[in-house]
Amino acid sequence: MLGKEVFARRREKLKNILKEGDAILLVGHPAAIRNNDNHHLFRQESSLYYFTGCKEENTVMLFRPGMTPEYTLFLRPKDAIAELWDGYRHGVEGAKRDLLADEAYEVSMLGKMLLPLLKDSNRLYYQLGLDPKMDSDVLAALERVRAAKGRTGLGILPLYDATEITGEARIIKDEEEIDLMRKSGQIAAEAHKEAMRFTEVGKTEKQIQGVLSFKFLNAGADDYAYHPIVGTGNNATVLHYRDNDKLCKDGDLLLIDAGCEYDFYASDITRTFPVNGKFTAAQTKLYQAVLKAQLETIEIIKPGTLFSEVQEKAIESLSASLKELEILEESVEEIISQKLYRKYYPHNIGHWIGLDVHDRGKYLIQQESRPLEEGMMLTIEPGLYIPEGDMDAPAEYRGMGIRIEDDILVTKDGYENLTKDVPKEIPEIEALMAEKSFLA
Ligand SMILES: [Mn+2]
Repeated sequence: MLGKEVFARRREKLKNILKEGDAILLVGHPAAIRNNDNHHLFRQESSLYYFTGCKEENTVMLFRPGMTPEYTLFLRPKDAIAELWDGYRHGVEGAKRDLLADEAYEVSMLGKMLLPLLKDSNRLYYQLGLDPKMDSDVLAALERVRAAKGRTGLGILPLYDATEITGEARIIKDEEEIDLMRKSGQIAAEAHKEAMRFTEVGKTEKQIQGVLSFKFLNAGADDYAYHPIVGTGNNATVLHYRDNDKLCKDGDLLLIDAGCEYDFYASDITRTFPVNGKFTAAQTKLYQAVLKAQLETIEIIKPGTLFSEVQEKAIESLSASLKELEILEESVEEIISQKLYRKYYPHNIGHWIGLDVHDRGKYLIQQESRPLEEGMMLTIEPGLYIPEGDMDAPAEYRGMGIRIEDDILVTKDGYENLTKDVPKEIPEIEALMAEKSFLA
């Protein structure tokens, strides 16, 4: 768990990003309710957590750089009965003491307090759509701010999308985040290794998912970072396959895309390996093509490399392999220029990762691809997917979906692979699969 000084340092970042007269208002998701009154695990919205450290639902943060108060929190009041049912609340006093708020109010005061707190601001950053109830409260407050200006002819406070600000603050990871991301990556890596040991003909995808769950929670993770994909055979060619309810059959490949959330930080790993522990000749050829693309792409990661160059590297490598394996017959130049590779490689090379598995942050700056910087984190996940019904592809590859994914930190002069502990070279995978799982 991070100390309150870490969150204070992150709020300092806002002062560099925001201009004088700006205000940023951050709200969370409403608590999840299903089956009428059955609360699901509440997980704070990532940006609100990033700047406050507050894990409670119904929290709102207002930050006005240079103003007094600069940092205001709105949150639930202390309530002995409610706390008996649902647990501790910071309350107004706790917000100042534990979360270092300059000022705090009960969240029911939000509508009333936004008027005095926003009337001298020039513009407001806010993310619409997270919580419709909050949206209407905020918009009503803005209308009152406009009305309070009387016959000045001034309009409603201009509203800007807060995600641009929060994304830019979050895209360069601080030391504490890098440590948590390493830990998240290690836990997920150990889980993938156990899944490899455990997998054999006759196991179900769901049983393998169970191994991942056990390894995540047993190692101290809080949850999945996203619903895991455990897909055998043709299921692996469905990019967002989520049923995980089929039997693992002899001769099939298994694709696992799974990561955990450790103290709010996500990992995201994909590995593909044969159910029976031995790659066939055809599986080897397709697998090596994806592995080659992944290794070549990771190799160019360093400060200054453009995100688009990372993307192009993967496209070049996979396109050359599609030609070489005679999956596509056009020239490599045509495969690239006509985007023919998209039939078998339909997604992008990766995404930012951090508090969210698909983390905030721009990929383009003024329409230009952005250079990587020290402290950024991204996934590298090339793949090739040949559906069983694709009669254009050579028969030996049909029904195979292969993706290999690692989480990469951009360092001062290169990169660090946070999830390298899971093997991806064929001999290492086969050796690990020959070991027996303690869960088998
Ligand atoms: Mn991913």
